[in-house]
Amino acid sequence: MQLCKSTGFLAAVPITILLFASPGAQAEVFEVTLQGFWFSYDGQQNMDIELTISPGDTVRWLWVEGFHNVVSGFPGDGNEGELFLSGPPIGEPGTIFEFTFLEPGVFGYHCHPHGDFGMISFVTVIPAPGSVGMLVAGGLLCGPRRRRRPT
Ligand SMILES: [Cu+2]
Repeated sequence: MQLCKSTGFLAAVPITILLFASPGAQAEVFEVTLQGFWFSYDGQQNMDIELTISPGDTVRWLWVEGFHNVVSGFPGDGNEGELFLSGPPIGEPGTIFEFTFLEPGVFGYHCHPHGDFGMISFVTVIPAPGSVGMLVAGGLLCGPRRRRRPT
């Protein structure tokens, strides 16, 4: 709605709400396992993992074996653990840590004890189709009002 704020074009409001509530934005859970020096997902490991999700989806980290934790950020970024942190490293198989990603972006994470051994990965969050539709609809609705008319 920020796009339309200056125009006062109220018709955009119900359309935005409608598209936010559109189907297809069903949240999913993606499970990444922790074992050895590896995050694993779908047969891929660490930085080779291609995990692309939508805002609202959840990543679940499952401890299979070893002494690990899950820390947001790439090692040395200076923002480690700011977005999420599973806590101190633990070695209990079956432990689960979950985080729901709400914003688009590329989010690195690592295991503190094993980051130096390459136990580093990332999640890519791209806007759901409904969100894109909202932006397009908002642009179409707001566009004519923003254009400068010849005098
Ligand atoms: Cu680890």
